[in-house]
Amino acid sequence: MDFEKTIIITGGAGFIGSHVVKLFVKKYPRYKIINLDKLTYAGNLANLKDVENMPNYQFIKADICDYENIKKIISTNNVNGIIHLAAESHVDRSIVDPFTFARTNVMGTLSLLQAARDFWEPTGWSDNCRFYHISTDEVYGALELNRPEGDPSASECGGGPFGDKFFTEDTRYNPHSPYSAAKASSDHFVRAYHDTYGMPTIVTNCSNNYGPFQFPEKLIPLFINNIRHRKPLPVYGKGENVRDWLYVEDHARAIDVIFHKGVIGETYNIGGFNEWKNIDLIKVLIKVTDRLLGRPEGADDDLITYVTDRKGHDMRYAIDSTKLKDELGWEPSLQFEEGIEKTVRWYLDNQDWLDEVTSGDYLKYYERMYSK
Ligand code: NAD
Ligand code: TDX
Repeated sequence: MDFEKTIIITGGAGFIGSHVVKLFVKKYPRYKIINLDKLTYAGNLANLKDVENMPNYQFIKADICDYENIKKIISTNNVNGIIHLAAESHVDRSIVDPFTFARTNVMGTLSLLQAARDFWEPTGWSDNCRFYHISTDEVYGALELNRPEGDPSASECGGGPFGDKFFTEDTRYNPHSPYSAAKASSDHFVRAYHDTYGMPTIVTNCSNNYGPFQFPEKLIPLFINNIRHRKPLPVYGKGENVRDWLYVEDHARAIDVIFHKGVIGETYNIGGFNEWKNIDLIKVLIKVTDRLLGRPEGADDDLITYVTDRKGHDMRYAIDSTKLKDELGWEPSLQFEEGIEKTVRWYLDNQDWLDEVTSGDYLKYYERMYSK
């Protein structure tokens, strides 16, 4: 079959990547979608059961740091689009093992850029080719909590409910964790390939995602699983840090819009205008999970356990995604209450998925599927 485009999505077995792969495979039968993933602990092919037998989907197990192999994959498949999500993504792991983050997020991105350049540049960067790099709001550093909660004048003064500033596309980079420092470095390399060689690149910086298929080391799935098993909920510090939460399918939709309509060389911020103090979010999680499990309200409030704060814990992230709305017409589609209800319900309805991930059984999926 002749495909209109061949797109590599890196990190497609991870949380956000799997949603992006599923959206593209189903929505664009005329595109060939190659999910290129190393399958680290965070990659789970069970996330892709929906599409694994579709004719326009292919999985390739590969490491983005393996420049020679990536180069071969790009040229053999005549690839004209790359949507790059593969990364080490958990801040706590980056504090323990920064080298792995520099290797994957910095050197991996660089090797992917160079491999794409080797294939695309000699033909003069055809109109069709595009390198889209997915990044995070954490590269901008941390915002202050300088607004009394519930300040009625907040919306008229600009900023959000917890502070007078947002991250915009012009905010200076100021990463604090090894994770965000590595992501910031990769963003700079992508822009350097645009400015130096003329590569058609786009960068987006998104806020915290939540939803189905997230590895249960991140706050929301970890806590839902712990509530289910009545295990302690380790709240870092006083639980006062603020994050801006976006439902993962809304992020995937934004990636679709930006991949197709975004202006080359531009940066777009993606966010939900949905800030929550960790402790308030955790109370909502307990309430919804208990209700869906048929437990009395308040039954699990005592699981909240304040623990030593994360080193260098960023106080507040808040994204201003006005540019994306004004220029490309994207907006989040889901209200947080609805998104959280859907998410908790999904984890409770998919306990096999959670159990496979927490037991390590999911690591055998590749052998079962691909090594027959
Ligand atoms: P994830 O950890 O769930 O998935 C990462 C995927 O990348 C996994 O499938 C893993 O196997 C793969 N991978 C890791 N190293 C690789 C390598 N060397 N070669 C090939 N594949 C490799 O991550 P996620 O939460 O889905 O995040 C995806 C991207 O989005 C990351 O770039 C992250 O920085 C960015 N991001 C995440 C969030 C969030 O809230 N999760 C928010 C904004 C941006
Ligand atoms: O056990 C916990 N207790 C706790 O209080 C965990 C895992 C987290 N937290 C806090 C730390 C953060 O303030 O909850 C907040 C959210 O933590 P994470 O889920 O680890 O996300 P965060 O550190 O905010 O980073 C996330 O958003 C941006 C993603 O992991 C990144 O990949 C993304 O780039």
